Amino acid sequence: MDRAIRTTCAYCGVGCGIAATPTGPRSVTIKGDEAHAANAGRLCSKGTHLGETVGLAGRLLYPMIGQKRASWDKALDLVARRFRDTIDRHGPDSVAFYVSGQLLTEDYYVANKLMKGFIGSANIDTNSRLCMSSAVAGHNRAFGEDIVPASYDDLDQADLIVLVGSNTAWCHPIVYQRIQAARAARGTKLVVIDPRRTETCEGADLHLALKPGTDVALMNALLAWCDREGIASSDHLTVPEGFWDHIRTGHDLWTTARTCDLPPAQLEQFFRLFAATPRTVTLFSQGVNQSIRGTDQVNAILNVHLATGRIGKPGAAPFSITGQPNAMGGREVGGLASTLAAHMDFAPDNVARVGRFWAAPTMATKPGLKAVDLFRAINEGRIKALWIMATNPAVSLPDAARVREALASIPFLIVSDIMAQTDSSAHAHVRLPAAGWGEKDGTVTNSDRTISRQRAFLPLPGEARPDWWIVTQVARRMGWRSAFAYDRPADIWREHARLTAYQNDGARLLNLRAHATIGNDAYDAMEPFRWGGAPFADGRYPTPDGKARLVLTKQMDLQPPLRDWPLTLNTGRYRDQWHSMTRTGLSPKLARHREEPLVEVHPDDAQALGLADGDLARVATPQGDSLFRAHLTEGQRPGEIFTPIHWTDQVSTGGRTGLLPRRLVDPHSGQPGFKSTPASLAKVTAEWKGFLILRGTEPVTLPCLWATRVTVSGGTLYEIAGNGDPARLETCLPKGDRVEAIDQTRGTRRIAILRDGRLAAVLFVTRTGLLPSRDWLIGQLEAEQVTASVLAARGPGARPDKGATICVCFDIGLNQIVAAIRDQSLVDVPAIGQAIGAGTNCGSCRPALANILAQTTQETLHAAE
Ligand SMILES: Nc1nc2c(c(=O)[nH]1)N[C@H]1C(S)=C(S)[C@@H](COP(=O)(O)OP(=O)(O)OC[C@H]3O[C@@H](n4cnc5c(=O)[nH]c(N)nc54)[C@H](O)[C@@H]3O)O[C@H]1N2
Ligand SMILES: Nc1nc2c(c(=O)[nH]1)N[C@H]1C(S)=C(S)[C@@H](COP(=O)(O)OP(=O)(O)OC[C@H]3O[C@@H](n4cnc5c(=O)[nH]c(N)nc54)[C@H](O)[C@@H]3O)O[C@H]1N2
Ligand code: SF4
Ligand SMILES: [Mo]
Repeated sequence: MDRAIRTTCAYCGVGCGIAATPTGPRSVTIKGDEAHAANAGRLCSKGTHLGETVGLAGRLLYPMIGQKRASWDKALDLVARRFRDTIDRHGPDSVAFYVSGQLLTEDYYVANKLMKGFIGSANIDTNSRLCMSSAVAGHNRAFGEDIVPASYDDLDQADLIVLVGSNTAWCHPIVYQRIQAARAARGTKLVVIDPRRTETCEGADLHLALKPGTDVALMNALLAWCDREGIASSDHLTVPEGFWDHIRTGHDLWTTARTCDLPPAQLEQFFRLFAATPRTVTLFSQGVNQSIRGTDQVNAILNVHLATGRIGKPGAAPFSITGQPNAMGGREVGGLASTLAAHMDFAPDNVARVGRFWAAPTMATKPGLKAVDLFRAINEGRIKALWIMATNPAVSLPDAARVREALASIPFLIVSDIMAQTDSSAHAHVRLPAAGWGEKDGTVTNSDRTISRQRAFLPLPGEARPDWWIVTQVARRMGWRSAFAYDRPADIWREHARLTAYQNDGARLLNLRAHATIGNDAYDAMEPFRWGGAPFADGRYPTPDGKARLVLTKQMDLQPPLRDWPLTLNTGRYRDQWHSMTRTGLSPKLARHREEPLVEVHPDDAQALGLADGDLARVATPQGDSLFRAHLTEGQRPGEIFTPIHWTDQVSTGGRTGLLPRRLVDPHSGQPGFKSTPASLAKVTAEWKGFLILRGTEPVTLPCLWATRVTVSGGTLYEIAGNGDPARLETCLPKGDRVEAIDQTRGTRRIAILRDGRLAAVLFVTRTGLLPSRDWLIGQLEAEQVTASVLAARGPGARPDKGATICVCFDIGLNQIVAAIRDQSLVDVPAIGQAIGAGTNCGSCRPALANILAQTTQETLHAAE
């Protein structure tokens, strides 16, 4: 581990420590950092395979003005000049930044300072608006400050963990492993509240598959139950008028069971368990936040914890878990349009204080536009220059077609990204090459307020530069040289720390005073630390009277299904992909878990639509439509469908989830209701289906109905389907020696292109026949010599189709796992690991293994009956 550089994972808010050992100019060995409290050496599948994502494929390496390479000087001058002109002509509110929880704290700090102190507008919002702004608003309402009152240690000490709207097994896998460890060590009970049966539910003590959008009713009824049991009280709390009357009316078991569409006995079981278990952590994420009543849903959870005194004590806390690696750092610097800086809002005192500290010429005095409103303002022509940093709104904002129109119409668009082509940068006037993970230096704050260093271990490629540098250069060119005279991230960190401490008499818990004078070497050597200690342990809250507040929350009325849009669309994540796939998409291993975007649908709904597993299906909403591959599963409630958020124009003709949700937002937080959109589903016929494997990673556009691309070892795999003559696909094949086999009866065509004896491409298309396993053919990309026999699609001794990849670390497929369970009579997950290795490295697939084990055992029993 000598040469290893300690850094923090690029992905989720768990914030795992990583020991990265460079092994070449663009290669690195990744291990978990055993000394980091967040993960103690463990990493999930995404973290484990970070090494596969540090190549230069697809990177933006030079500043670009339009389609032309430009010098940094020229690009920065242009950006500064256009911002200056736009502000002079239309005022400061005519420009905006749209930033990201994937920026480092230092990047975030300078972007926020430039907009709110110098440009003089608060039009800087972030993708965190889409992510946890309801939690921020909920915390502010209840605690008086945006404080996450939990730490991961609480999970180790809890007797009951309630996961609400969180697919922890896939989205925060190391936290999930920690929960499993607590269950094994001390018998901690686990309850999952999620309309879908996700892998997180595997082995849970209870899964409440509630009707979407009914969390307020559930939490209020839980509080009513605790009240009747005599374990709820208003002591030391500010209670709004009528609060208890409201809780005590209409929140009985039966009414609630009807509202939430749950068996009353199940609800009762949960309420009893909760009431009997003081050490409870309620961990929540997007199923709660991403709702048009997200803030109320957050406060309904906080109410229960406050009134039952389950906060500020070991093993007892509400825990809003964050998504992105630095969502929390963004909140700390104040990078949301609705906050000012360092946990201060726009109260006149705060504006004056921050203005003094920054020596700011033109302070913003009121909140700016929140993400959805910001893009609406662009549509309406009110924002004339936008700078996007480290986010891909053309994919991730709701009603993405309108967002794309906004990006196409805005007079001046700048995109700072690590990738050359994204759906958002397609219309950029200027593209700026940012330094990526492993190249940039700074700090991030994870879900439990632990601040860790991200450190560079690779040289900057091409002319890429860190985001803080880019912003600072533009600020200097706009005339604010001395206010942005930073030479290194440590300079910015010290200033941020000083601001958190500036005239902070204890009213703000965020106070990094100890770091205000930290030296450069100490910054470089900084160990992970958690700020804020154990908040609220003394029962005091950062409100004027020191008391926390209960908030009266009412269950909203849910609309009955609409005639044309009878289904409810829920959206979210896959285990091995990160957002718009710009990085995880580079990893051949991660690609194999889910190669195509699926629409998950209950078999009853599928039957009514004549839809079979594997068919193509169109999901439509009033906002737009897109194709998906249908997957039938009992894990969906009837009437509800689920699609993933990851697929983009860069990799697929379908799977465009962003086009589907509405622009409706929560009134307090501005967070969109991504989890519930009225939708319809219809089967789409494809006369033929097939796949194309190409050597290399250069993307091609395939003229067909369905084409989705994933990176595989040595090349690219396209899954394809379409109507009409598939022969037109052949124009996309590379030049070389062509071998071909045709089976007229099944309408099957197999073509291989060989170059210097090596495989350059294979195209398999069939109308009625079966397609062979792709694995063996992909393996042939690596062979020194192949012959026409490659068209048989299996070599001597080739293994049978291993099925969808479950364990990405050891490349083990579903069929192999089922066979091992059957043949060797395996009875638990560790036994599967011993027999074939699956699940013994990162452990991300263990919930899936448990699921396969349960199903296989059941099928075997049925077969024996
Ligand atoms: N693999 C992977 N991990 C990630 C990410 C990724 O892209 N890929 N992204 C990261 C980011 S930024 C985030 S924000 C987190 C998100 O992490 P999660 O919040 O865990 O992920 P989601 O899949 O968005 O949604 C969680 C669950 O909410 C459920 N849900 C939907 N509607 C309701 C409802 O009305 N009530 C309740 N109780 N539940 C509901 C959904 O069925 C879904 O299973 O993941 C982070 N980790
Ligand atoms: N329907 C639906 N939509 C959703 C969600 C949902 O559950 N359902 N979830 C929402 C949530 S919680 C989130 S967090 C968002 C995420 O959505 P986005 O933020 O749009 O997704 P990413 O793909 O992470 O975009 C990050 C971009 O930054 C680039 N990048 C990576 N590193 C750097 C860097 O160091 N500097 C710069 N300048 N660029 C970099 C990447 O290449 C990529 O283009 O999606 C939201 N949208
Ligand atoms: S849980 Fe996985 S993705 Fe999240 S920080 Fe840890 S290794 Fe990275
Ligand atoms: Mo997120």
